[in-house]
Amino acid sequence: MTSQFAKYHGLGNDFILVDNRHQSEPCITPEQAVKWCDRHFGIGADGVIFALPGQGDTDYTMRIFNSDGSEPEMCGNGIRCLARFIADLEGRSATDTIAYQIHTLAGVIIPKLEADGRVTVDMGLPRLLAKEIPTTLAEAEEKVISRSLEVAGQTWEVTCVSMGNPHCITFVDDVAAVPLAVIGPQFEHHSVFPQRTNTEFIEVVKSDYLKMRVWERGAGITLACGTGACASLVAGVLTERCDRRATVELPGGCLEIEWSAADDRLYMTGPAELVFTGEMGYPS
Ligand code: ZDP
Repeated sequence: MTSQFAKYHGLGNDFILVDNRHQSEPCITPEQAVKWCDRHFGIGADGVIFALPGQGDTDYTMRIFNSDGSEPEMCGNGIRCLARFIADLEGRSATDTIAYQIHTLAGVIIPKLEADGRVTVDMGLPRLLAKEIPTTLAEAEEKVISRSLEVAGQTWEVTCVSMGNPHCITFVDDVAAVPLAVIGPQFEHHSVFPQRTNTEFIEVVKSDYLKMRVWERGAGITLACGTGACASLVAGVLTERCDRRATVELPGGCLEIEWSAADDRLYMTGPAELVFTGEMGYPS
């Protein structure tokens, strides 16, 4: 048995997209996804994303498996790739400007294809209470802004934001100097984060320009993270470090992020590109 797939990336955050419109459960298991994501023994990707039938009023459902087989609630770069993948499956032209209502474990998310090929996503509302992250760093009903966290023998000042999935943000003077591969896993698995966490380090270059590096829950160091860029802008506004609209520079390129004062929602604009299509056997 083989399955058709397509590889897409958003700023080098790369995903295997699967046309799963015929059934409501993913057609491969998390264990098989781990094998597909392996960069030496498989196709190679940061995650596998399934385009499933919509639920309620939505057009489609998105589900994701991280490269370690865990299932996150949402994926910002991934949903831009999903929108482009669906438009390609539907045979739409590259300049078609269509918006899709996508059901996710983080609620309804709305990506819109732009005429220039980029995708703008209504990422919904940020969630700020400790119980929503979730984290035990503060009381359940409190926000987690500039709290102390001990990691690797050092005290870090962290702010936590959920975009459906958990993020722990630390502002630093020099993002290039952060030993990400060493401390990233220690943040991810810290006992104050019962669902583990994505971890972002941010250097504020100007109030409307941030540099970010990310350690992703279930995927490690990646070249970009859309939910992380949104969460980091929110953290920057909450700690009065940045404007509500900023460019976020990631190792893979730039995202434009806005936390709208009008409706409190996050809007993210960035690219989503097809890399190749292929056919893959189902590994046992
Ligand atoms: O929350 C998690 O477990 C993440 N690894 C999900 C993926 C997030 C992502 N990088 C994004 O762009 O939001 C895909």
